[in-house]
Amino acid sequence: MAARFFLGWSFFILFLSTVPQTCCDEVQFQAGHSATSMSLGTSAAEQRYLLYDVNPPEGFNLRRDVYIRMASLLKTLQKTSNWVLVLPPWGRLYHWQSPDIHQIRIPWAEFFDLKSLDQNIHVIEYEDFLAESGGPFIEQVYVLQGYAEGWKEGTWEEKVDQRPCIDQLMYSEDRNGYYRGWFWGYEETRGHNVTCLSVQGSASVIAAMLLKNTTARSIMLDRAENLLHDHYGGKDYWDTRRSMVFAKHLRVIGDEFRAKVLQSNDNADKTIFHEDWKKVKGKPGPALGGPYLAAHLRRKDFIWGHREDVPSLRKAADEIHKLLKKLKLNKVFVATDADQEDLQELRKQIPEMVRFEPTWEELELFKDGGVAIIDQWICAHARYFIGTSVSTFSFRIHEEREILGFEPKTTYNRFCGDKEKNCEQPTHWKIVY
Ligand SMILES: Nc1nc2c(ncn2[C@@H]2O[C@H](COP(=O)(O)OP(=O)(O)O)[C@@H](O)[C@H]2O)c(=O)[nH]1
Ligand SMILES: [Mg+2]
Repeated sequence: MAARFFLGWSFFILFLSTVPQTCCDEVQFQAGHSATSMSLGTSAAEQRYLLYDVNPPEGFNLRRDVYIRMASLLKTLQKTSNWVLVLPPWGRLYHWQSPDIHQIRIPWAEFFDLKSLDQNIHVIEYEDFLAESGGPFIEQVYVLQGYAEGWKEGTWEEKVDQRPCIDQLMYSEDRNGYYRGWFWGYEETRGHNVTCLSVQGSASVIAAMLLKNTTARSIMLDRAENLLHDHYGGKDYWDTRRSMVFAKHLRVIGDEFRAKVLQSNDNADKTIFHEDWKKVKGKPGPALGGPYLAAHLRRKDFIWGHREDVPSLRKAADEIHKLLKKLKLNKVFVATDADQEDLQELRKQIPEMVRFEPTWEELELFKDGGVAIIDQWICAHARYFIGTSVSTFSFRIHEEREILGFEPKTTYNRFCGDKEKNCEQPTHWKIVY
């Protein structure tokens, strides 16, 4: 369960090099915004932009979790003034390795339904921010980090302080005094100020700072995963999670596959879906799911470290066969990031295995992120699901099934490692409406 509060790689990778603090809070020049609007300071009605990014090695599904934290922060800010969350373009993700496909500067609309997101908090794509705010300038970049001294046991408190940067700063000053950095692959984007903030606490802990200590209209929180959830599993968490409806074109492909290959459709499966997520208030239980077992077998970096909670292919195949027999099913849909060699082995061990295998054209169209979503969508509609220990990819499937109204025992299951003694099963998180 502790893994659900996993802070990400940053937690483990500690750079000790200290870089002098780079900038100042003072706003010298309001790039991209008219002088008149700024000289008057920011009024309550004036639009302010919250941008963010996450530690580069983090994958798609932890990033989805960070979005939920940012949405809570936005709701807090919104109580005082007019804010919009600028959706960080997708790209350069470690796991998106399909060759010859352009996978940066991907707008959120390729993966999620923007209208649904916008029904929860006000969001815009980065391209809209560029058009609306007057150019590729972000007035204030805050790089979030922990406290160099860590925290003493028993003295946990929520706090935020301007501190010298602990890690090597991923921004450098150009000859005009602007800060250049990754900025989601938008080379022309520049930051005006870059400051490091040590944070300890939930997302909204930083709200007062953004409201009182700066008049910048566009503020980016880099390494936003350093902020925790305001209330994991609470109403606000679930509102945001429910609003993260997958883009329709991906759902359609997933549904076609369900119908053609797995004889699965919403009517027969008793899975409810409504384009307006606010109208869905499922209780656990009524959903039956399609006549297939679904398994998420996370490999790659999960097996490189020889983790004892991740099974060998043989053990996974045995478990799948046991489940098929027990559930009286004869089809198993497998979602996996296994390499070709492992896939071959899997096909040998599980001849009845069904997979979603995109054509090259489909892959180019949906990209690795879209294909992963289609896999998740199909897993979410199965009669029974079994996933991989502490994989956020599996966790997001749990949530999707919870929204669809499945009985918890058909969802919160995971494979056990070959020699794992205490194979604790995933925690059930109930939706709060
Ligand atoms: N298509 C597909 N991709 C997967 C699957 N499992 C893992 N991946 C890819 O590997 C990434 C795993 O990283 P992440 O989303 O952080 O999940 P986690 O590392 O399992 O917690 C996903 O985002 C996908 O790009 C799978 O079953 N199907
Ligand atoms: Mg990951």
